[in-house]
Amino acid sequence: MTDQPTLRLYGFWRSMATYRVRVALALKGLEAEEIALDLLAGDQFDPGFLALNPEGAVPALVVDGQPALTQSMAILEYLEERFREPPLLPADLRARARVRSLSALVVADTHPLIVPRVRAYLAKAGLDAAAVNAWSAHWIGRGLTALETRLAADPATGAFCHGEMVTFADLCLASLAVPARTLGVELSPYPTVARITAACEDMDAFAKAHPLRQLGAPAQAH
Ligand SMILES: N[C@@H](CCC(=O)N[C@@H](CS)C(=O)NCC(=O)O)C(=O)O
Repeated sequence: MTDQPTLRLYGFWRSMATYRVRVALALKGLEAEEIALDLLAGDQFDPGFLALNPEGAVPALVVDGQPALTQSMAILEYLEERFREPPLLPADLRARARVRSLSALVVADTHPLIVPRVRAYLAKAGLDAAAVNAWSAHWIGRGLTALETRLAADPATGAFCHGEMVTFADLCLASLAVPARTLGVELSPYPTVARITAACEDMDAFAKAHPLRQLGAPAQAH
């Protein structure tokens, strides 16, 4: 039986980091109340939210009224250790390192380059909207290329990033497909990434957690 704590998730409909956490909560059968911030309107700089997360970024997860947990990967690790079923990390030590490495490729090396604060800084430095989008598309393309090369070449890849189980790496990979689509970066040149993204999006937990299904998302899928 799941010991369901009181969970409040501060997020933004389009946020890829919030999407990762929403999927993990859904897979583990946990209900969370989501508090929607509008990052484009600057809600992350509201003093009330900064008191919760001085970094001014979502997601932030408040568990049973305790100080907020922040950083999507730290939140995933917390959920994984507290709620073991279903596991989102493989049992084997090397396999866990592989899954965490694939995850970091997205979360640590790609995502930070395309967040609103970086895009806003580039705009302030004089880049027009097209140049800012080209910047984001470039880094997304680099991330997708590295993921594709690694996944396609490795026999450990299966229906999902690691064999037949959904792991942190799939949550991260699927989250990268969101800005890729928004910016018109095709997934077809990355067939393994496209195949795994489709397998994830076929699952209820991903479908319900998807940015385009959240409050504030545009009515038309894009
Ligand atoms: N590494 C962090 C990234 C957090 C982050 O930057 N989130 C974005 C939304 S996906 C955000 O809140 N950005 C606010 C901003 O850039 O001003 C994580 O994985 O949680």
